[in-house]
Amino acid sequence: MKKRRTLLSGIQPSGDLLLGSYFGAIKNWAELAGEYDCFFFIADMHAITVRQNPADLRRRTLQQLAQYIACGIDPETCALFVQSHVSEHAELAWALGCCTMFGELQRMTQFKEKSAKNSENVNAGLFTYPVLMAADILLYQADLVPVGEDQKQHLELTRDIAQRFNGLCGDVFTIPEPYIPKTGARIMSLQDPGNKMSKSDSAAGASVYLLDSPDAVMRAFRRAVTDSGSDIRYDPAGKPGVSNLMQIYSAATGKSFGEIEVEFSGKGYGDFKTAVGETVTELLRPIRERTEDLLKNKDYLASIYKSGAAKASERARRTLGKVYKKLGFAEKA
Ligand code: ATP
Ligand code: LTN
Repeated sequence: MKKRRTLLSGIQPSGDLLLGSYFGAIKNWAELAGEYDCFFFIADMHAITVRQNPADLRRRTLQQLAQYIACGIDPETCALFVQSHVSEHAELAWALGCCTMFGELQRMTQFKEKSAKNSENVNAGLFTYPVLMAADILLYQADLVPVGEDQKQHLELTRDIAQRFNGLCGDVFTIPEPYIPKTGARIMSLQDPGNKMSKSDSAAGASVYLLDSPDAVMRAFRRAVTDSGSDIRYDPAGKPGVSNLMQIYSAATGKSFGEIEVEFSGKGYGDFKTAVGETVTELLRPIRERTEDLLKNKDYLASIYKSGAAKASERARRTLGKVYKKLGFAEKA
């Protein structure tokens, strides 16, 4: 029998989950999951590269786990776990850090952006973050990693590190491929369509959160910034606001940009914004309700992340053992 391929991804619990993370990542995890051995985790170790309030981090970790399940990830067939519960992530990150170049990390766009935004806390973890991400992926011998567009550069670095290690020490790692969706890979802020919708954007109405109330969702879409002119046409350079709304509508309904243009020909921005708002509201309603339900049963959620970590540890331990052997570390008694 052919071995099943491995799918892996994670999201930092650094803020409440956004519509961007749903379309860019989780929706695709759920759609691809059936064909793969799946590992999905909550990247709490990544989250502390930016200062976190401990109580909020703990609450969001559990909430994010509930949201993964509410978005359609099956905890019976997929390993769902918390990154810090599997200590091999940190251990492999150290080994991989020793075959990652300073210059490679210096070129990472996310590091440049985040260090500019947090100039008072440019810590070493923020700099070596992509090495930990490479460890997350390579520990599980992942074949495919579904992420949004902004993570593509980190995936390329992961491939370079894996190839370098395999070349220097002998084949250990599977070389992973990114999976970046055709629509929804880069949802922009509803208030500033020149910038990515982001957890760290505090502008009112810029972001839509998966747990937002129907009122909040409708308000955000009605107030979304659009462009000059009045026709609904896909033109990211000339009409970034409308094009972003079309991306969202397309990702939510599966309709092509051409179909959307026909559906709204002769209608104005107001009608279109209301239609997108209503579609997103209906998309999020069952996710919000299921999340709220799951959060009532904390013991169930704890049992999921415990068995997820056990499954993950088994695979992680095997890979780390091979790495240590190749590096020449003495065998443990
Ligand atoms: P921040 O936006 O604060 O920098 P982040 O980029 O770390 O947070 P995450 O929620 O950790 O955002 O990202 C989780 C996943 O969602 C990643 O795969 C990322 O590529 C994807 N993603 C994040 N923002 C968007 C977006 N605006 N559009 C599409 N995908 C996104
Ligand atoms: N850096 C990612 C989160 C992340 C991740 C991973 C994604 C951490 N480790 C491994 C895929 C695979 C982000 O979204 N900011």
